[in-house]
Amino acid sequence: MIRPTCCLLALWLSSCGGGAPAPAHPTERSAQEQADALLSLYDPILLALSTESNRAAWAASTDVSDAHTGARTGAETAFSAFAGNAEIIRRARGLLERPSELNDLTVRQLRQMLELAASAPMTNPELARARVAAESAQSARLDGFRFCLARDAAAECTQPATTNDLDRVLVESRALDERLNAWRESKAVGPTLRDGLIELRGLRNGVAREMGYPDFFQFQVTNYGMTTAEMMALLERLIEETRPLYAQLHCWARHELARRYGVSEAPRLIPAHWIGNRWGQSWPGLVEGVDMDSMMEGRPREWLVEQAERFYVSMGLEALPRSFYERSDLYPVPDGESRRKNAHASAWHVDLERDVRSLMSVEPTWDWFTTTHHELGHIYYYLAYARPEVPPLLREGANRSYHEGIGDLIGLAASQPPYLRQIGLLSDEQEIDELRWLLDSALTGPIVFLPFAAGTMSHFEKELYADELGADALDRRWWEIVARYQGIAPPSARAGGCDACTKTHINDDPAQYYDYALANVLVYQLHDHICRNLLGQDPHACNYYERREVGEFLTSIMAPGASRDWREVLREATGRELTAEPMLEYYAPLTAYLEEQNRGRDCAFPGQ
Ligand code: X8Z
Ligand code: ZN
Repeated sequence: MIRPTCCLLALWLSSCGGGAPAPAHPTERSAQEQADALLSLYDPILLALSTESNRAAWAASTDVSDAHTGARTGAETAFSAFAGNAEIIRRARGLLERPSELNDLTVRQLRQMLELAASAPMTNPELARARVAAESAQSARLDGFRFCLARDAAAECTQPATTNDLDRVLVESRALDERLNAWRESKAVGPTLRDGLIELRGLRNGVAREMGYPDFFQFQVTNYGMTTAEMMALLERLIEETRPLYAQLHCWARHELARRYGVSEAPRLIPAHWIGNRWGQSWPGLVEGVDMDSMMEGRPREWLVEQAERFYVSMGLEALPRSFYERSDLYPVPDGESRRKNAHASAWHVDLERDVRSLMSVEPTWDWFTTTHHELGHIYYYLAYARPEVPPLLREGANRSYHEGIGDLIGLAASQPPYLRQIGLLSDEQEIDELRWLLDSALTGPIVFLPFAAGTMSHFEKELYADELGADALDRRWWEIVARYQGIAPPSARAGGCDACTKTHINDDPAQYYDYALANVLVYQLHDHICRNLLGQDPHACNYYERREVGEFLTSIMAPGASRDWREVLREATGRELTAEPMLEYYAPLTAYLEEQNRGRDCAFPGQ
């Protein structure tokens, strides 16, 4: 698989302009001309090989088998042999030493070329190939794992389970023993991933160092044009800004849950299996009288995806290409099929043009309703920048958090009461207690999510990569960090496994979970601007449905892809720098309410 690519490369590299990029002679082509020549040869090969590798990865993720894993490793190795080619790295680096002779778009493309090369730099082929193979193997272990909710005396599984099944128990069950069983089972995949993660940590750090970064975490943070220290400081600020409200929510929740489970004294750290999410990143089902899932009852699962599409279309965005529905894998594996697939939602830009797909396991729950909006946000972003004006290398978000933010923004808009009434999910007779809705939204939204995303995940991964956390320390450190940022404890002592490994992103989307934290901030900043300035509505009851000006606004952000600086895009769109103010303002009405609810309780945050 590798050889033809290398031959092709050798041929065209020899034809696309001298060896050293610095013009040694006045007649030699300028840096811009050399870069143009390099790009015009690079782009078609990028498109062809990345499409092949995405197709192979799609097959491996939707039907886990040794053959598909092997094909994926082969296709990704071929892609790496091209993208990580040592001559490409040398040329891109050489040209980037003369930025003043290049236009901005070219500089961005060359930087992106180096970012792609860093996934498997062929300046160290053994390392690069080992990484590609280890990534495929870890994904296969994760995607192929079979969970189980009950076993017989011989430890044979009598009740196989999907992650949807585990989540259902954690959201719905009031029986602590049943919850504990589901929570423990959800961690059973951890030990199977531990050695693979440690191996990958070494290989990921290795490729990052090969490209001149101190470690893999710093390499990933470079997408924002920031250092690790700057990113961690930004995340710390977010955590501090939201901490007072989180402390009140945490205090309220642990008392509420203790009452629910008949525990006389509320523990200071919330036991992990009391919460309706495997990692405590969202706390659904806590607010009496707010039952978002009930709105989905009886809906065909197809309706959830189609309604999400209708939202985008109502704002003037195009209908999804027919191939989206033909090629996507949107629902759980049907009963009776033994195929195993990745259980976590994702969106794919297979050919960097219009072959867009999503991998989900949609069921009629509120969580899947918002997740479909999230995934279609990625899909509409892909379609918005898949146009000739945006070079293939820049068909990305302005930064990664923009990509995560668009669908979350529409998910937020889709949970606002005026829209729910308009589409009949809420009837006119159903009155809403606004404060309790806001409370539920804080518990299932950014105020509970940020300590996980900006705190737990980002700190754990920073330590994993930058500080080379020892294999024996994985569980201990994970739970120390969880206690510190989220105020959550395991049901009993954990050792020898890898609870962090159970989070899909730790394995297959590494060192970038802060994307979601920053996306949250961005979402409320954009929402505030859309509601107040474009629509003249209250951000708590704001309806974008059928508002084409919102579609145009979103398109203006998405269509440039990564061809513009993310800070500039934000300033132009909202008139402000990135700020958490709109998010804090949105949830501010909860402070007085929670202080009242928590009166007489010791609400000092246990993790401080
Ligand atoms: O992974 C996702 C998306 C796919 S990019 C479903 N999310 C994070 C998670 O599930 O942990 C969305 C919010 C956080
Ligand atoms: Zn996403």
